[in-house]
Amino acid sequence: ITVTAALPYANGPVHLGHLAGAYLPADFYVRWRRLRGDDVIFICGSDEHGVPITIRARKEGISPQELVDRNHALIRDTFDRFGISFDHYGRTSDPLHHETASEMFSDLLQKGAFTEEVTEQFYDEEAGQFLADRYIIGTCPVCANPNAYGDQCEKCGSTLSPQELKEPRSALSGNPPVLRPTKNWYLPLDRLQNEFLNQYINSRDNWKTNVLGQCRSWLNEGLRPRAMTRDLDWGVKVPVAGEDGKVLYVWFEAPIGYISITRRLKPANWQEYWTGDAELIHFIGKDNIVFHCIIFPAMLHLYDHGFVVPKQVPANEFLNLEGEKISTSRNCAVSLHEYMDELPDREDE
Ligand code: B3M
Ligand code: ZN
Repeated sequence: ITVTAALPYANGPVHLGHLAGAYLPADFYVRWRRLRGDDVIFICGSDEHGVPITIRARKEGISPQELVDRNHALIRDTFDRFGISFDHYGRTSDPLHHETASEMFSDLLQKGAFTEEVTEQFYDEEAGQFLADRYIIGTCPVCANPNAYGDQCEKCGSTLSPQELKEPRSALSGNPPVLRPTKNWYLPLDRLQNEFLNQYINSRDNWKTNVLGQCRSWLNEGLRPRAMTRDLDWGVKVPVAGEDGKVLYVWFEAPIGYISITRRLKPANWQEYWTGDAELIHFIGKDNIVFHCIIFPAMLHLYDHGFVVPKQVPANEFLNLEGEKISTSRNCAVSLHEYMDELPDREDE
């Protein structure tokens, strides 16, 4: 039995909401299965790639690697102080993870599992790189906030696409970006919906209603192909010759972290925990449902190496603090290491 708890994103510390939503329930469950004598492994680790980490590192004037090294150590030690009983706490900057994720991507590519699409993306000519949505700043078409991001306006909350911004400029150089064509690989979720996902989700009759509700609403809207690669230089490199400056989409490779961390824990027989009659159980927060219930199962299905798909995905709603949504950026959160620091007597018991 493989039990996973969502890989914490290494751009900051973990807080009370994370603990209540994913880590404590998973820990209870694993301890119960151990007491029953089941052969269970409890897998977790830091999720260390993606655009927000590059943005945070830039702001602090350090490299992304320095940022994740610091946060990985902090998060790992915090879980340790709380007594969360992971069998292994790994990380996605581990070379073994890069190898595992590249292998899976290459295998899928070879099978023809992806479609290729050329799209126009904003490019910063001075910085010499494509710009993730978060790196494009401009005037919000809804509320006229001059500092809206290419994916969202934080003032009015509108979800945006970079092309909608008025007078867009690059967060790197401040110059107006130009559109340039770029090729990326897409997971054809539209096709997979008919081939596999409708049936997979509709047969999960013992999943929680909040989880099934979200899955059904995604399926009812109709899935669309989703890019599995990005023009970015921080992450797992796309394993295709001549495709420099592209990495695997963080939500493609992070769930593969569950596999690579199992390989670290059980180098000799890790496959036993992922194939045959293995049970795969993911504890997560509600914002991660689509990735664990739709995208990751679709990847495992296409991969077709006898891997099991998730059997149960207990996802929880968010914990509120004094009636408000917990938010690290708005400084409305209790981080776990600070909680522990202020209650030293609890730690000794
Ligand atoms: N890193 C959790 C989050 O920050 C995300 C989980 C990955 S699990 C493969 O939303
Ligand atoms: Zn706005």
